[in-house]
Amino acid sequence: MPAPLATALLPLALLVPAASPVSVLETAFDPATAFVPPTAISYADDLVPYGSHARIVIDRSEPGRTVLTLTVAGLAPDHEFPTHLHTGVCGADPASSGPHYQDVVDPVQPSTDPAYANDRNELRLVLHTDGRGRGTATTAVDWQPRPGEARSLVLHAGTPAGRHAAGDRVACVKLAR
Ligand SMILES: [Cu+2]
Repeated sequence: MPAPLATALLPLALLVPAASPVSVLETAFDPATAFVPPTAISYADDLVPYGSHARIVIDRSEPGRTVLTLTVAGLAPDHEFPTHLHTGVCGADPASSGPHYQDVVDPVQPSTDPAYANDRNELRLVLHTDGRGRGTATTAVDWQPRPGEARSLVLHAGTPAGRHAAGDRVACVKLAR
């Protein structure tokens, strides 16, 4: 005789943690002017075409460590996008994503001191796309962002920059926390 449904499901429910240490975000890039404020904004349709895709996996399952993986499809082919965790919220103004998130915050802002502005104290990736505009990049840091302080992942123009400056912000993905 089959067990009642509620009893059968209970052991499964107990296996699911209350807050998963792994977050997965799947999104498509839209213009900042979209009617519904987009999760992912493109400021440069030539490098990050509207409708192109990003998937961001943030794994905090190991205490004191964060592994971030960015996977894209439909971006400019054969391109290098420097990508960073920023503190601000994505907005119509590319500057709204604010400065880079730092584990130990540089008391002098904007931060240029290499003791703070480095790829151990900030979360940085270099995303290379292939000839079809696909790419994936992953990086790990020995810390976890303070809740609510790392609000965006920003793609910079990189190389070849074309009509942009290499440091220009060409896209911004809003992060959940
Ligand atoms: Cu940046």
